[in-house]
Amino acid sequence: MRKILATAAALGLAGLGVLVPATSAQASTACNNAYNSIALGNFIAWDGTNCGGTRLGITESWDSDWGNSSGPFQGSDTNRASSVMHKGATEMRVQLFNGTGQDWAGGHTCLTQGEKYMSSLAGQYFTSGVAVNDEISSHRWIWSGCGAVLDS
Ligand SMILES: [Ca+2]
Repeated sequence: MRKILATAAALGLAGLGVLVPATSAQASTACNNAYNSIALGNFIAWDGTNCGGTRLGITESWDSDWGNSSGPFQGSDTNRASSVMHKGATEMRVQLFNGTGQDWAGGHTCLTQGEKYMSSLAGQYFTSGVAVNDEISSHRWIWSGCGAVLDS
C-alpha cells in the first residue's frame, strides 16, 4: 500500500510537470529568472545563449550602431548577441538589424512581447537570409511593419 501511494505521488508530480506551461519551445530557466528580475520596459542582449555570458546591453531605447562609441550598445557588442529578451511594457516589437544606420534598412527580424526571449538565436535568419546569431548590429522599437519575427 505504501509503495502504491509513493508511485501515485511520483506520477502526480510528473503530471504537474507536464501541466506547467512553457513560455516557448526553448524555455530556459536562466532566461525565465532574468525575465522576472529585469525592470519592465527593457530590451536586453547577451553574448552567450540562455541569457548568459556577458550582458551586452539593457535599454528602453534604440541604438542604430552596436559597434560605435555611443548608446546602450558599443564597440565589441556588435555581431556578438546569442540570446535576446523583450521585456517591453507595450506590444511594440524590437526590430533587430544585420546592418547599421538610421535608415533602418536591410535584413531584419523582430522579437515580440509574447515571445519574451530567445534563449538561442541559432537557426534564426534575417529577412535577407543571413543568420541572426552573432550578427545583430542595431535595433529599434516599432509598432508594425516587420518582415519577420523570431520564433522558438
Ligand atoms: Ca551604439
